Amino acid sequence: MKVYVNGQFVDEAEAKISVFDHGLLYGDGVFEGIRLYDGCVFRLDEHLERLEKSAKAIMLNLPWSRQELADIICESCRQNGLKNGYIRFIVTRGVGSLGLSPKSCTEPGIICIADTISLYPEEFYTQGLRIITAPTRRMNPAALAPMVKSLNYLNNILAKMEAQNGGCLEALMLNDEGYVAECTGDNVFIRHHDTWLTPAYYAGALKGVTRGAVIDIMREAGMNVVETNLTRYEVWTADEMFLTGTAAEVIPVVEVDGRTIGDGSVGQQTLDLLQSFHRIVREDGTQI
Ligand code: PXG
Repeated sequence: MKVYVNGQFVDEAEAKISVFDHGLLYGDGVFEGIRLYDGCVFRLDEHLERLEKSAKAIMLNLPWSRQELADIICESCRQNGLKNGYIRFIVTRGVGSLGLSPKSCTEPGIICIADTISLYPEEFYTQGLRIITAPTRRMNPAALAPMVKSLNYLNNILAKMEAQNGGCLEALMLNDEGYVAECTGDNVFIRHHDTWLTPAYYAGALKGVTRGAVIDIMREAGMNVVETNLTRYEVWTADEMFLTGTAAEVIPVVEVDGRTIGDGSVGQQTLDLLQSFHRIVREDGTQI
């Protein structure tokens, strides 16, 4: 595999960064996870816009145009002969001295890995996930805007471990007010009667690209979808539920904290949305 590191494509074994990179020392950086479907990068422009906004929020100046970033991503796929896969694109504060100040970092570091991806095992798409609420809360916006896709994922990682300790693959994360924010790497949708509800980004949800695509599909199909604050009670009593994410796509949830969602079977609307999503990923992409 060829990996792009700081201006060059190198063999995977040669893909190395400095131990003085502040991305490693402090988690000082931003990233994106992007899918390649049949030679098309899904919603590349949206991912790059989110990356630019994440960088702006942490005052990390990107010395590359959006087109230059897009070219690196597409070239990474071509170099590896990939037609389907997952792209991890990372920008770090760069190499500096020991000490928090980013002033010692003169230029950002950049890494692009184009690889394959493992989804949730197939049985969860047909039988649905069982999840629990994690004790670890989503990042408080007064500490770090949770919309920033930064290299600091520790609280989400802790929540993921809490899920695993409870025998689950995913966990629901609440914000500091106790409202539902999202899962550890996926956004949340629930249905009550004919209305779909999803937490707004100001409740601590990342503005997921998959979430946006699913909302577009719903609105085009004339479905009712509302961004609103959600309590756990509303999740427990929902008629249907699914999660969205670049890796997971659209995955059904059938149980939360021991409460069965709907009748415990995978919802038909969820299955239809997953099918519609598979249709648009082949239309809504940038050819590499
Ligand atoms: N919330 C969070 C916190 C995320 O990190 C999503 C929602 C979904 O957003 P997209 O744009 O992908 O629809 C994400 C992104 C992993 C992994 O290895 C997953 C994400 C990020 C990093 C790693 O499972 N999901």
